[in-house]
This record gives sequence, C-alpha cells and structure tokens, in this order.
Amino acid sequence: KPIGIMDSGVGGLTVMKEIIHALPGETVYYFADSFNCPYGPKSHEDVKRYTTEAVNFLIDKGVKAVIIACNTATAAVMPALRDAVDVPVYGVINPGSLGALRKSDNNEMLLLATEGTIKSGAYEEGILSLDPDVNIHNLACPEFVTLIENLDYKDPDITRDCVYKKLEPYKNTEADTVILGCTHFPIIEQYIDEFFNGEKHIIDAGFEAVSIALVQLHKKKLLTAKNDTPKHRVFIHGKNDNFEKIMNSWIPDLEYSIEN
Ligand code: DGN
Repeated sequence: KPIGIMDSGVGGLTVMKEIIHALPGETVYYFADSFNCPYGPKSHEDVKRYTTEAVNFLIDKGVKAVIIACNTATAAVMPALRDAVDVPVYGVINPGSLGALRKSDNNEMLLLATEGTIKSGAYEEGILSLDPDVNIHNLACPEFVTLIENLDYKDPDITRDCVYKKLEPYKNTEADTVILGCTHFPIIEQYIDEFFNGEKHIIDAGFEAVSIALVQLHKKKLLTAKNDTPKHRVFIHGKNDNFEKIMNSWIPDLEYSIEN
C-alpha cells in the first residue's frame, strides 16, 4: 500500500523526495491542492476543511498512512484529525520543533513560515511545551511560496534578491537555528544558508517529519521492501501549470502518473 502525502502545492515534494531517497521501494500518492493554494493567507477554518478533504481523498485511494507535508495544514488540523481517521497521520510541526531543539545551542530560533502557521502559534506551542526557555523570532515569508510556485526560484538573481531582502532585518539575529517551517522552503534552502554565510543550523521540518514517520511505520510493520517497484501517483486538484516542471526538476528521473 502507498504512503499518502498532501500539500497545497509543490512544497510536499521536498517530503516525497526524502521518502524516495530513504525507501526507494515505497509507492507515494501525492495530493496537491493547487486549487486552494496558497494556504498561508487563508482562514484556519478553510485550511482545516481543505486538509481534511485531502486526507480523506488519499485514504479513499487506499493509502496506509498520510503525511501532512504542509505546516499551515498541520497547524490547522493536528492533532484532531489524527484521532478522527483510521490510518496513521503525521504532521510536520512537532518533528520540526524537536529538530530545532536538538540543534540549537543558545535557545534562540528564527521561524520562517507562512502567515497561517505563524498566526496559529503552533511552533511556539510545540517548542515551548518541551522547553519554556526558548526564544522564537517569527518571520512570515509568503513571498517565498510565490517565488517557488511561479518558477522564479529557477533564476538565482531573482531568488537571491527576494531572499536577501526578506531576511535583511535578521542579518545579525542572535538565533543560531533557522526553522524552515514551510515545506516549500527547502527548495530555496541554499540561498537562505548563503545569506547567513552557512553559520546557522537549518531545520527542514519536512525532513524531520519523514524521519519520525518512517520509524513509526517501521514499528507498525507497514513499510514495503526496498526492491519493490513503486508506482507513484500524483493527484492535482486544480491547475497543473508549473507542478510537473517543478516536480521533474526537484526529483529528476522519477516515474509517476499524474491525474487532474
Ligand atoms: N507548504 C505549505 C507549508 O508548509 O505551510 C504552505 C504553502 C502555502 O500554501 N502557502
């Protein structure tokens, strides 16, 4: 049975790539809610509805587990949705919080995410419940989602310009750890790292989530043998304009079928 992944758009591909890398025998069913993308500026109630529908769609397609590969969606539905469905559901915020706590030496963190994730306070909740002495600086970066979804990220000059302008006020931040609290952001991670001269720990919440989800699926004996041939399927709700282009460049040479 496949592992389901959902995101508002291409961000969850960063999570899919990690799964394929770790377990090449696993089949992934990916649901991209391009119709409602971006989730960042939408209301909590709307994102909750979109995410619940996406998760149920994947369950109807027969997945054995779902990774909500979107911080905004995780903030809106977790943990309630996990208790409401019959397959294991994993979000990205608790794993991202744990990853950041593990890396930071001075307990100062910079969270880069969507407006929705930041407004929800889900990272504060996740991190401060484990260590109340952490200081989190929040920066909403909706521009990064647009830059990626419209393919501008392929132009290094445009990307550098956008990333550097946005991060400028944090040039001398005390934070030693930067949380990529949006699954789109690993696509431009090299520019974020470059802006900080490679001096920050960078936490990819999606990567952290995959590590935890795979360990738990292994314990539940739900993983597939490495030598199985996967049959990945992508379901796009809405427009498909740039999705395939981004998918093909982010995960080259992957065989998959795509359905609108
Ligand atoms: N990739 C999503 C996240 O991790 O929050 C959000 C992108 C969006 O819909 N704005």
